Amino acid sequence: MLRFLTAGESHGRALVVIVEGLPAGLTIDITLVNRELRRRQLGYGRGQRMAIEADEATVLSGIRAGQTIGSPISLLIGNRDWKNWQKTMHVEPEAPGDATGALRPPVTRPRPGHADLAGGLKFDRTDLRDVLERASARETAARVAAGALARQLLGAVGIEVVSHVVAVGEVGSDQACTVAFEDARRIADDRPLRASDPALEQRMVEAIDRARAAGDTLGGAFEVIAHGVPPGLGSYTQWDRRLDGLLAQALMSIPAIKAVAIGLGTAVAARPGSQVHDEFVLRPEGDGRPRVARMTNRAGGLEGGVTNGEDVRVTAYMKPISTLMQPLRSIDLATLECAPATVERSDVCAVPAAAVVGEAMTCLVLARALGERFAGDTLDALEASMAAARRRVDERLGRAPDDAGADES
Ligand code: EPS
Repeated sequence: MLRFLTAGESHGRALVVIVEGLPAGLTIDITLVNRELRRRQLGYGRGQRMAIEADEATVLSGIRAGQTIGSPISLLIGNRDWKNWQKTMHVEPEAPGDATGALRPPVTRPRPGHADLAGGLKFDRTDLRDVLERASARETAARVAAGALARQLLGAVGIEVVSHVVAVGEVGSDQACTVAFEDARRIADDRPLRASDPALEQRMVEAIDRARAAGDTLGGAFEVIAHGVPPGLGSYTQWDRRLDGLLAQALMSIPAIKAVAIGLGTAVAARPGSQVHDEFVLRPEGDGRPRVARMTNRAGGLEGGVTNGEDVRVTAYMKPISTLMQPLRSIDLATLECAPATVERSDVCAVPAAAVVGEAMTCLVLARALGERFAGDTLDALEASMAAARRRVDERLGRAPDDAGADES
């Protein structure tokens, strides 16, 4: 079973992640991990931290001669900014050259919307830095590194995961499932916001400029699309096996994500059934044989919590970042006096970065589900099991068995 754990504070020495359960014999290209880390740092509206960091993963274990060997993989991503924070983030009881701790003033004014207050009460920390350092979205760099490993497993079996920004603040499309996988796939990583429509993107950029000028922040929405997903991942047989629920949990766990939708999402509530469900048709294949197919994919590739062979489409909705340069009202917990919330360096908008994290989480959930359905300790075993399942699906949905075999070369 694929699983992973991350550790690390935002301004500590490094982030680390341990990934367990990838099959042995998978070729890993570490430059692809670093490419994903780079993608997470992009996007119009990021703050100065991204100019300081150039995130790169160092492999500590689990990969040998370019391949997984079945052992846990551990990766380390250093924080370049750590050198500027050693007086605050030292591990030893005393900071070097600051025995009294005068250079380490506590954070006592919680930011509305951040984990500051809730986390400070939970762990009974009076210096809220103990909370915000780990609650920071910096942690998502470790998830992206883990997701980049899962992505390489998916890639080896023909599954591709992409994303695009659907909305920033009030600017954007309110129609889910309108951007084709191929169109989302073509959006270049260096676009300012990775929206599918450049005119819309320009309006998003202007909205971010307005928010920045006002000392405010903006949220938005992004959609993740997974293509080439075989039918049968997840299960309707128990609540905790439904893949829609697992994807929702994974996406919702990204900092600042407040809602997750599958396929048409909330729009299904207002439409009649005839405008929601995806009818079956018989569509001729290249060889002229009819095959069971769908005209639409409003369900986002999931029915009964099980993948149905269509693209998996998940949209996540992000609240505005909770550090405002024009701070909201707060209370200083040290004095119980009214005071503006703490102002930490932060981003104005991080929706494109969150979309990259959303891709990573989707890759991890799909890779885990793949391992459950097509269990195998090695990539060869996984591929053989997937090929057998694909032949059976092809038989069931109308292609002649001998034609189906041609697919595998
Ligand atoms: C982030 C690193 C953080 C923030 C941001 C995301 O770095 P710093 O706090 O040093 O500026 O830029 O974190 C948040 C928005 C947040 O709410 O914590 C990153 O690596 O993505």
